Amino acid sequence: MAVQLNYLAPKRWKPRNPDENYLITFLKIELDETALKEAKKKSKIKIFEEAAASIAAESSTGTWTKVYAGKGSGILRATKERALAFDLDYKNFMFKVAYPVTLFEPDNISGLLAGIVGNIAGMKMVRAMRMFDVRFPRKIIQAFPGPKYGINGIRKRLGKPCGPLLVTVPKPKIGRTAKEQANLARILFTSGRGTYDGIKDDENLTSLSFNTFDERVRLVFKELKAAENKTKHKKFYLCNISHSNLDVMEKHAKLLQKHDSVFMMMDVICTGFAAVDTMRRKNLSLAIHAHRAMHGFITRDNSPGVHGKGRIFGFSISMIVLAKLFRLLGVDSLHGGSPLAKMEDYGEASYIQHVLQEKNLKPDHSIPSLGQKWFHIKPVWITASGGLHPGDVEEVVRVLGEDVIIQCGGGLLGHPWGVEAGVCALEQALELAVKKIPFKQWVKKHPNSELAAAIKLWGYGPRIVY
Ligand code: CAP
Ligand code: MG
Repeated sequence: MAVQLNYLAPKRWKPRNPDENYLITFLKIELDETALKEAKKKSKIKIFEEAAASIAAESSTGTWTKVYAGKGSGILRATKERALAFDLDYKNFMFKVAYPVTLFEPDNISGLLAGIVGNIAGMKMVRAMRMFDVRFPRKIIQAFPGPKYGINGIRKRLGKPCGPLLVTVPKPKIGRTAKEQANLARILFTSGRGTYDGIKDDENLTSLSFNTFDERVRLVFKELKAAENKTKHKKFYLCNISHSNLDVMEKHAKLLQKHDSVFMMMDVICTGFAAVDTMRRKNLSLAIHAHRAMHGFITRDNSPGVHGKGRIFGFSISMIVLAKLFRLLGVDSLHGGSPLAKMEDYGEASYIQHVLQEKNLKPDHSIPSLGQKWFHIKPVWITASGGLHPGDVEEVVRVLGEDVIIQCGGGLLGHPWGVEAGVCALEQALELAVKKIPFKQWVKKHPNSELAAAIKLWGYGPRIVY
């Protein structure tokens, strides 16, 4: 065990000029009972120190035992470049790890992750672990182009200088033909005051026998262009190009480019970091809308200690880390969780909005976090989605601000008076939210409005209605 302790920083040690010299991670662990029993005489403090040091070792230059250290062993550089565990919180078993930036190939996120979160979750001496945050140094940030459009670039392309964007995923998720989806797009885009912004493919709608990618693109864009001419409002289609074959994804993207699409949608966890980096570096005239299907198997941990205080029982990486990775990799909008959504966000959605949109992000005092200087990396739209309906819009805009894409699938298509009324209810909700007109008062004065009908059915806040 002793070999690892040189990966433990001296007490009160702090990395010098971290944004130039180090990548920092922030972790919490639970020690394994067996390791505790075996180390009878050793104090828990000692074992915690060894565990923190071992994690720094395993994720940088070390291994579990002494190895050949003679000529040609690389041991000198390995010692010089080793990561150091520091800032140990002995009460909550939390600590940070500082990795010299020279340990990394700056423009290679897959290599970086294989290091900092590669093997550590497999270590027997820990029974649970959560990575709360990562802070990237300038050298790594500057190795990536970041979002091509970001918030302002999308606003310019849509001619929408302010206000949230509204988009809908057809529900049922799968079932419509390409023609039927295009019909729905027409209704969404032209109902009410014709201001509805977008339609989005669901995560499992790719190119299916009854709804192929090419036909869907052709028919939806035909309706989209017609609606733009009719309503004089720019529209967008978050069309799902996700495929495990990058060449197919590129072919899909090029077809969207031919239709002058504003966006392409990628499921960034299912396709992976390399896919996002590769598609961004192709520099297509398409913004990346990042959906995050499967993230729950990485980010969820319902332990009491999910924000530091209390025990944890799982192995997880927070959505804060994923949000930073995808902003860096260059997505233009990201599903980041939402207040009042059907999905668990541990109240992190509002901080994730800051992670995506601040230039110099400060740590949040209620969530273990490190902050981040973003240099040239543009701010990114947050997408609020998941069980949202018109009655939620007031709170979503209050918490997440106006640079938010609000997605309502069931929350529009389930309106008691039908799809057109669903569009009107959301147009009304958005106008009130932006003007900060309290919904309850307005609904009292407009009991026969589409918004009132939606609120009568769903109220305010998350609901599961069948
Ligand atoms: C929402 C949704 C989205 C989730 C994604 C769904 O539909 O289409 O994929 O919101 O979750 O399939 O559930 P509804 P997150 O609007 O009908 O709920 O944004 O948390 O990544
Ligand atoms: Mg979905």
